[in-house]
Amino acid sequence: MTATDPDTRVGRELLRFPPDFLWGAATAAFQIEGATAVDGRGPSIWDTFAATPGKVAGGDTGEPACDHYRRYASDVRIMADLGLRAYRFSLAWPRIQPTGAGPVEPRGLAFYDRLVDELLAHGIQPVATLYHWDLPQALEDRGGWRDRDTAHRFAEYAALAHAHLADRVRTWTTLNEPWCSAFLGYGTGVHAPGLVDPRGALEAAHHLLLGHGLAVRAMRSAAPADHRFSLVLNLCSVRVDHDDETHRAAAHKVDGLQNRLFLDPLAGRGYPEDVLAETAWLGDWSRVVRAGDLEAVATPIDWLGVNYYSPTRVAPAPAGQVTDGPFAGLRGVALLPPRGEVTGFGWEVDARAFTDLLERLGRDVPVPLVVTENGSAFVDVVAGGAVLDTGRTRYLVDHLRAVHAAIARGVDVRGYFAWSLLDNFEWAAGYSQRFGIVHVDYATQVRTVKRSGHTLAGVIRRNAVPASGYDVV
Ligand code: IFM
Repeated sequence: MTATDPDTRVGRELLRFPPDFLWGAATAAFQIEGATAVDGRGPSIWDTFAATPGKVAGGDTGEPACDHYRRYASDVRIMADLGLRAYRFSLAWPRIQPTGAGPVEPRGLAFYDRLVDELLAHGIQPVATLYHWDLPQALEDRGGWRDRDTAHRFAEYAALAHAHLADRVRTWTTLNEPWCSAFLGYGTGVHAPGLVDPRGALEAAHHLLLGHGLAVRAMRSAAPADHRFSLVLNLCSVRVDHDDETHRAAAHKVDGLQNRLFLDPLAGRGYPEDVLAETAWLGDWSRVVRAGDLEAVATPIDWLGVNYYSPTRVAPAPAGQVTDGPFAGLRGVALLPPRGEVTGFGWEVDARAFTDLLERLGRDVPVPLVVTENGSAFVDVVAGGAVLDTGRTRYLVDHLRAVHAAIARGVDVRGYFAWSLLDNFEWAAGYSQRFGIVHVDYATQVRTVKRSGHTLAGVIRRNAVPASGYDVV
């Protein structure tokens, strides 16, 4: 599928990607749009959370973000200049259904009409995510993802958003990283809605998966045959220092709670027995699973989106430690701090762990994979109209080589989306962390393509990454 050959221009080896490999960049509505109170948009859980003192660094909110709601056309021109073939963005549910149910807000849908039309006019394929964490607050007030009804409301919203854009958007993702929505939103409370309810987190995980399955069913039943449906997971690549029984057991627990809790029911295997046993002390949370739910969750998808940033280091907890750590189900497991090279955000850099994860998924997941997010946050300096983001550029190139290595070993990876197109609102870290391949000056809204952005453009032009070195531009 892939080949290496010399780059005649600079006389070095190139690692070529498959001919129709899909190159893009990703964003999410709440992180870039701003305009949180215009055109009938309702409040989301992230508006509420960010307005709560102490929840988001610097007291940052979704305003102004990148003001993308108004600047989408010039942002699409930047994408076209970079040569992106696809753009992964999310639709804001509270723009389309301000209270999460009932009538559509036409002005909200009209924004996505404008965005999609602009993308298509520039030859960029739209890849729409229906839910990237901005639950309408009105639904949270009724229990949010801990309430089964939210799954049904989500499927209804998905069907109407799909119906509206189906003539132009063929590639759809239901949820982005349901693990985060469940475990950070309802487990540790570091994300909206900020609740600490370990059992509720597991119930939310089921309702998210149910919502996903019901949404795929609803969309597919009305979709032309060439429409593609998917789910995006943040799966972890677990690292241990020793290959012995206790370390393997610790790794297995983490794999259970973050990976198999999602992959198994998607594959029709139901929830993993070991995860059910580990979380049994919370009471039988799986009582929320009703007849027919698991069939709905296992509704076939066309590809799986994989978001990868950093490995997860674990070890057996010191003798006597009996807590579950931050997440229910991890009793006896110590989550270790990053080590070695880290990004500006302090996240460990390990491209090899990315290849390992893709290879494992290639074995376990029966559908093609798409890397729907991968990237790094570093402190950037704009000097002379340029951003020489060496750290991010190295991370990008190394991780592209990691994807290439997985493909070369036979894993069916169909595309790569850099996170993120633009610097943006990084959730609880506010605007303090920059993941963009394009710099955003939040005061002036001036955009500057970083070296990493030019590098991605070079990779896309050649459909290849150099086997060594970082000079792709
Ligand atoms: O910014 C987030 C994104 O919204 C979801 N995946 C991880 C990114 C970096 O934290």
